[in-house]
Amino acid sequence: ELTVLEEKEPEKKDHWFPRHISDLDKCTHLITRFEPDLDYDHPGFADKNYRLRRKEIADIAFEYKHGQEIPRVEYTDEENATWGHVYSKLKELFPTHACKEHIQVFNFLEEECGFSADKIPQLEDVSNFLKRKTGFQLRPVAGLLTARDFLASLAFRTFQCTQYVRHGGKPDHSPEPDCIHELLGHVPMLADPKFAQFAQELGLATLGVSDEDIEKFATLFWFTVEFGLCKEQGELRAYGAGMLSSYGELRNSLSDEVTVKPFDPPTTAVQEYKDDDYQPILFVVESFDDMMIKMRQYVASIERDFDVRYDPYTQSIKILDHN
Ligand code: TIH
Ligand code: FE2
Repeated sequence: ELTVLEEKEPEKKDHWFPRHISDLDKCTHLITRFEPDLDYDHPGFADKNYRLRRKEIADIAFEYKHGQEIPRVEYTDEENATWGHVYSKLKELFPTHACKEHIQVFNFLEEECGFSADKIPQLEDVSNFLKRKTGFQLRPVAGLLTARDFLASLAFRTFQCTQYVRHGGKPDHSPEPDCIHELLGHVPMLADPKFAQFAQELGLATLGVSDEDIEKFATLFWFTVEFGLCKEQGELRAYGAGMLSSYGELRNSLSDEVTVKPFDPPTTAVQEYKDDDYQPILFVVESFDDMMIKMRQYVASIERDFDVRYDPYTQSIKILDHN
């Protein structure tokens, strides 16, 4: 089926959004939250060396431009040890706690991409792995981005990925993303075709929408990509990256500490959440197909006076008139 739709330009009142993958160089607005320099609760607050190291690694992201290779970081023994600790503990939980998609890709990552408890994988290598699996790629980011910038990058099958490591003093749960979270939580899921499609469609849905709608999409992202539960043969499993990268959170998420509600975008989108401790409320999807159907219905209900398509040949967004 071929529908010819007319291309149009977004109107002035619409929020700017990236039209070509290289425009992601402009989607780098950070928010200051959980920073070791500013937050006295942060495990790295009193550790000057840790803060210096964070700056060093952040500079890679500040200088990065689309199309470049992601510079390699020579991780210290201490950083590799933090990774190894988390890796080994989580690996014990995955068979009983992670969804089957995660378990399968995790095996590929060990076989094809050099994942092991010994050392932190390099983002450039992982990005190339992802490109082969689903066309997703990584680009380095210095810290937490605004929801608008972060979600927009997903429209281009690009994942903005931190490269620094959490403080070794508190390895089993980090209040902010770090490369352990990205590599053990997000990467395996983004290498699954259905999940990759879901993430990209969520990204596309956010382009140019109002601040209120961005907030809702960010919340939906939180309760799916970050903290989603799914069902497998009637049992709960974790597919959210926030669980899959945190030993404490993963155990907690399948315990009776949590209230589990059915995923329902209109209500999930306005559920309040906390981002500094274990999640007290989680949402469960019946399957990834079920999640996709419900999300598409929700997206169709959000007002936007144009439609978007991603053109993978030119890596750009086509704007289509609604009528
Ligand atoms: N809490 C997660 C971890 O310890 O790996 C990291 C984050 C997930 C979502 C926000 S921060
Ligand atoms: Fe995340």
